[in-house]
Amino acid sequence: MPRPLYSAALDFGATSGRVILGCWSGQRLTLNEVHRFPNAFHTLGAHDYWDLGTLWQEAQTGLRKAVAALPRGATLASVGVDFWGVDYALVNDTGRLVFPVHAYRDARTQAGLKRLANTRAALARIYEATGIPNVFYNSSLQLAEVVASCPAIEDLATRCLFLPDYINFLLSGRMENEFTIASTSQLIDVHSRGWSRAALDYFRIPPQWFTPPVMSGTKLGRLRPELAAGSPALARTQVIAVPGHDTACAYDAMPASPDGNDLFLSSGTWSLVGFESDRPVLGADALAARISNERIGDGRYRPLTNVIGLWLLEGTLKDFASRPGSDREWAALISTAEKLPAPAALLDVTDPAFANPASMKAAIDGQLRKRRIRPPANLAAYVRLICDSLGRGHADAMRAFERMTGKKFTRILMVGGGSKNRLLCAATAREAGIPVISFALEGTAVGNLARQLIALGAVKDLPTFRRLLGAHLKQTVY
Ligand code: LFR
Repeated sequence: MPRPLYSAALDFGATSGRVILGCWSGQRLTLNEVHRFPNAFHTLGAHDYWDLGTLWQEAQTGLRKAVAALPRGATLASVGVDFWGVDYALVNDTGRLVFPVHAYRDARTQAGLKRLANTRAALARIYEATGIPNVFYNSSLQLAEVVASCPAIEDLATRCLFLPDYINFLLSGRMENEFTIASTSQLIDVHSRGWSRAALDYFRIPPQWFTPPVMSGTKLGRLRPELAAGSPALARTQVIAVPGHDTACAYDAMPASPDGNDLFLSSGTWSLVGFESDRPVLGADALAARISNERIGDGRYRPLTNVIGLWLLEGTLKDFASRPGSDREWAALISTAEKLPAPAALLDVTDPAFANPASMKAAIDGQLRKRRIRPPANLAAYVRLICDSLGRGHADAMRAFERMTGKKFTRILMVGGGSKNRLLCAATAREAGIPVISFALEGTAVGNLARQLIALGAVKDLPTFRRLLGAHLKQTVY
């Protein structure tokens, strides 16, 4: 039996993050969550910002805890970073931040969003060039807004690093743009692996801010000496550019059947419903269905639709003092919601009013009142309404893919926080009319670790990893 190999996944989500120590035995991956932390953006004046200093502190704390959890004498072979999509840091040649890091829910992109939406020809041209629809959070719109409102930025910034790229730089000293995270920006050419000149020109974004993207699995070098200081376990740790986009990692972790008939659902703050493909899904229908042709670490495609997800539930809970505080209270709430009669009408989950409302409950009530439907009576009834409505949203996305590709999906594979939510899994299966297989798995961290193991030569390739992973996974079928 080979010696166990240890790697750490730094997995940053928009509402929480975690550091997971993975141990690979040669056949089997075991996970040890050594650190978990909350995350949120902060509103200052009219804008929303991430607290990057705190995230970096949490990353370092997590690394220290990972080292503390290693068996005596063992070393950490590698570390990989994944993040939510689209957000970035503007830096100068030395890596110094030259602009505050905005959060993607900041309303600053609204004017650009409307302008592009109202220019049909440009809208179609940008979609055909990048495969990414016009969505409020796109890095393209965010960067266009900075360049237009703060022209001096063109002199100050020399590089645009997406957030995983920036943390990779802090860890390794090397500045690179990783391909999967770059593909969420709406600035990558959908037919190649490079930047789209058409998109950079349209949004007036300086092309010199980017370098040709590196593919997932690229070794960026050793952990900076000052981070490894004093710890022999970190002296030879490699920083590996895993898929920097959390959704790309989550999709990598899907124990998919090789027949290609599985639909993937990574369920967290967002619900990412999609599949893997050798070709992008383009054209007017795909644009109308808001299909995002994001990329896999090996260059292929992940056509997916972004459904609002558990953000709806997370927001609604904030409006109830009676929200659950423990796993036991959560289970009780879900049980109560399960026993309620099915809601008479479901929410339209595509409503832009849900993007970043001051009160989610008020936004839900507002939509229902407009449709002359009485809002739910209590928290359990909101939970039921939200889960059933998301189930419908997932099924709608599936049907749009089937219509456009002629595919027929036979199973839905579900990972992420929402895969532990029985109500959501059951509603998705009911609405889609095919089985949901829930893996109750930290998909993003597992995909992150998988790409490290492949880069280290410990696992041959992704199909091999998926096969070995699937053999040991606990699954629940709905
Ligand atoms: C999920 C995710 C989605 C992306 C959204 C915004 O965490 O990465 O894939 O569309 O966050 O970045």
